[in-house]
Amino acid sequence: MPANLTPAYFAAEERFRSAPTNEEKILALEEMLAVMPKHKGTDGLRADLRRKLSSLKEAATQQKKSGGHVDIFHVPRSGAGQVVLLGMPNTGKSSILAALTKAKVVVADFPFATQVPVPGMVRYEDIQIQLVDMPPITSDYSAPGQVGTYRNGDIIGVVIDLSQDIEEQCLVLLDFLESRRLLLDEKTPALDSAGNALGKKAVCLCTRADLVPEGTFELARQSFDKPIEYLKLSTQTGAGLDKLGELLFRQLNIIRIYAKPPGKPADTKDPFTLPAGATVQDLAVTIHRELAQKLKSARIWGTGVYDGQSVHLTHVLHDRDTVELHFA
Ligand SMILES: Nc1nc2c(ncn2[C@@H]2O[C@H](COP(=O)(O)OP(=O)(O)OP(=O)(O)O)[C@@H](O)[C@H]2O)c(=O)[nH]1
Ligand SMILES: [Mg+2]
Repeated sequence: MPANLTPAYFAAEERFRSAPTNEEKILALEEMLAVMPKHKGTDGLRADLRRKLSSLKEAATQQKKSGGHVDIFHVPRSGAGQVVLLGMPNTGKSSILAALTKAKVVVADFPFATQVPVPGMVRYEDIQIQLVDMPPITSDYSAPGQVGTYRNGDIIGVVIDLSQDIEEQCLVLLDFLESRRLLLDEKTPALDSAGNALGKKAVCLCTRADLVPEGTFELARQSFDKPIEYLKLSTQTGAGLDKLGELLFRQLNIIRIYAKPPGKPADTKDPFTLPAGATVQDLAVTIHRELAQKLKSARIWGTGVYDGQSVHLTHVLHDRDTVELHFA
């Protein structure tokens, strides 16, 4: 019986073949299994793929257990969200970190100055957002494992140098993003059919605005042609840099909540951050998973409530609410 495999299957198979890491191979295999038509003609192939998948997963678990292998492209998340930069060589990625964070990055007027990811923290009002400097990519090179860093983050910060060939940068960057299914869009969901991370939000940071005529930024927007936010900046003059924190905060779609122990003042310095739409119950789980089961009631100061109002545990929180949790 013919297998009648679909274009979606062949696309996933192609990704499997070209995947540089086991993590990417696992994702591609899961996709192949998910999109494969289910009938007698595919039984053999399905069993074969399942065997491959389980041996890859086993290898990944062993690698983790042995602890011998340190993946430099795995950047542990920190702060309110993780934004990973993507760009061609010498386009100003490290300069953005140098300008906004205390991270020790190499800024240099030659390509491939950055060879490994370097995280730094950007302050926005009372929270910190993690920005990750990355090695560059070119039309025919990206470091093995680099895709994993983007897949693990919350947002991809696409960097385009306005003073270089914009069309070429857009071609290379979009090809990288689309061939790896990294960009969240109508065709690429945030999670694949097996529940693994797939598409990511992106923002576009356009550097060297100090060197180009008016209108170049607009050209970059048109050339990249994705419905995302674009920011024009210069790490030399500082123009635009002050807008980055707010832009990232908005794109992360998070809220800040100040916890107030009963009978004591609220902690107004170090808010908890939660996804927009989070409830009182979600806050309790974030603070303490086990204690959350004993949550009895809550009082709120903030949006849409009167000061100190008692609310239900399903009450949806707003940015900058202060919450007092009462446990049994
Ligand atoms: N005029 C101007 N120069 C900039 C700007 N941003 C970066 N530069 C310069 O561009 C050069 C490259 O900057 P880097 O930040 O090292 O570039 P990169 O993208 O990290 O480079 P790789 O590590 O090779 O990927 C440096 O000489 C910077 O001083 C900018 O906005 N305006
Ligand atoms: Mg660099």
